[in-house]
Amino acid sequence: MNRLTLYSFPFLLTVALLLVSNGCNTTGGPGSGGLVTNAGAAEEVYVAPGQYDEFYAFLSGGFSGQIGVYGLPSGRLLKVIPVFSVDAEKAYGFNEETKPMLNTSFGFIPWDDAHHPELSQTKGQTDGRWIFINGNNTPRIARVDLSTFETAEIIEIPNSGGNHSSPFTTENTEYVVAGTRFGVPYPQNDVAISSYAENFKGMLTFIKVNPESGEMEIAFQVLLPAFDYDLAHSGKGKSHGWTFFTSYNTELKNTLLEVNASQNDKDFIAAINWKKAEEYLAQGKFKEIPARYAHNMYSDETHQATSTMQEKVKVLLPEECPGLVYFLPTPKSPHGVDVDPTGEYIVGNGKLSADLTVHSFSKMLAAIENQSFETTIAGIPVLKYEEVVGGVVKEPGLGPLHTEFDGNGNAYTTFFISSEIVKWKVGTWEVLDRVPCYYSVGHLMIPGGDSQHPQGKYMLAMNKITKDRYLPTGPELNQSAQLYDISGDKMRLLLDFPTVGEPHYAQGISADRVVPRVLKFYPIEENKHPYAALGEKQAKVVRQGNEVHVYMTTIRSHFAPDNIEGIKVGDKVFFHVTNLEQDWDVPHGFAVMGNDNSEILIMPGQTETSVWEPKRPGVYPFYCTDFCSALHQEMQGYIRISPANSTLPLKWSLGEDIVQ
Ligand SMILES: [Cu+2]
Repeated sequence: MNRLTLYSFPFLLTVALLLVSNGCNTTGGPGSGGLVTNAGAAEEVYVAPGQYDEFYAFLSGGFSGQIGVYGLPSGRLLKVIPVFSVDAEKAYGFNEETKPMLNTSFGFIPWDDAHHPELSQTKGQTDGRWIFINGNNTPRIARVDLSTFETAEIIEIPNSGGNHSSPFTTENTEYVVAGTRFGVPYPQNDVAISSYAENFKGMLTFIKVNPESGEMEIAFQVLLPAFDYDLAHSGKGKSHGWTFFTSYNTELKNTLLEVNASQNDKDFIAAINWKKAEEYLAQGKFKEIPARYAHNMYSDETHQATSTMQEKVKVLLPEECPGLVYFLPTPKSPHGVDVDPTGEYIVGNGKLSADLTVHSFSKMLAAIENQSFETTIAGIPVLKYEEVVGGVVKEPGLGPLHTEFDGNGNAYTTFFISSEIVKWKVGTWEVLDRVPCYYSVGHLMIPGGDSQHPQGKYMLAMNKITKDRYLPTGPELNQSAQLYDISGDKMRLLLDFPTVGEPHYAQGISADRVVPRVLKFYPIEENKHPYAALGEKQAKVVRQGNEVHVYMTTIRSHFAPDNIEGIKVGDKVFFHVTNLEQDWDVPHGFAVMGNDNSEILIMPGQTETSVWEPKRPGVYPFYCTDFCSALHQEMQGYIRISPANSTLPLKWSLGEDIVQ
């Protein structure tokens, strides 16, 4: 049996604090560490004006709820995609069309904490079609369409709390998964928190993805003990058909987890055989239970989102489904679980362990075959540790979190406490190289680095602490990313750049897999928005009781209509603005004074709606918010608001005066 040297938690904490306080220059000068000594580095990240970057990088926004899209190697910010949080820049969650995207079983939720972007894959390779990302707080999975770079779908995850081990994909995007970090009462219920061990459960969710449309549907959930399921990755190649989830808090504690959940020498990786699950589903061996969750879809035809409430979900119980779940003992509170490109090795990054434990898929299958079980927990066999370990990387660093692969047989693991990335050889387990990170690296990303076919040229470290890396910006500094060249034997730091929100995981993909699919504008003849005006002649204002619908068009450089009278205090005004432009990158904006709402920003060929409830009589200007032409400043209009008892008729015009 392998003997593991385990540092005690207080020791690790002390080391961590020492490193954080000593590692950075806290006196206010520029950081001294990590200076680029390679004079060629600047040239390697320089992308000349007008040239494209080689890779897209999608970094989660963390508590911003969004995705930041960057070019690599330049580190240039290309776009922020609104996903789980309202975004005034793009009117996401402010216009009527996208409000349903943020609907949940709790109602409209304007924010979430987005952690792990995951690109769709075909045959184990990133295919540039969609990127999925999890909302941690109110459990949700979103799908972003990479032809529009807009959020196309969000599905809520029931029976879950802290949707952290999500949304990792299988090699043909058959499924994306969602695992609960928090145990929650099952069913959700008013019970004593101290009844955790008895009443709380952990649920892992498999979401089927339609191979053509990308549409998501919860296929099944697996009911497990209330461990904290932290991260996941699916098998590939030989291990295709399995998904692995790390867990901590196998102690089943509900208070002071920093101590109480660090007691067991080993926690578990839960290995789920989802092909077996499909057999059990086909045999009807599931329980259908009531579960309320929202499913929200955006249509590029109607330019509108719809929200549907789902009412039930299929649950598989491991004790009734032998062969569905096995536990692999893994030291010690493992965080990331990462599968190498061959699918043979499953790296459990035990964050309080001195060594890095790597399980062997073949040995796991043999152990299952031989029934080499230590025990069973809730009907789930626990495999014998020594029967499933494929190798151990000895004392590579402190606080391992995540591992990615370069496709050349090398693995790269981040160490939070010792603030470094360590390169090691898969199979021989020898450490090959190490580089410091500034400071305290969390996730790392190699384009395709969690797929069967990594594009191992660059590696991005996403660091949790910035301190002295950039000009100070008050108590908070944006999180720092660092780009390394990994094409040679030694890793070389090339670039630091600040990010948006708090990046956790990221995904990268070569631009040539995305660019050919990118939409430049929405064809106006395909616009099926019920309130679209598909030409200026269709512009009109219609009163329905106290609702007034303005069918407005916009084209360089005017609105139609641009003078409106006969609207009263107490009316609810819907500005349905259609952008008639049919050219790339010519959005128009619309904003009216005193509206308790954001602007709207309408893409060419699209219709968006802003709702305004005017509060006081007067004449209020509106204007285009996006500088669109030399006469952009002329792109303005007026709306006259009369008292509630006014009898002024509704009239509108463009190019001539309204005569009342
Ligand atoms: Cu404009």
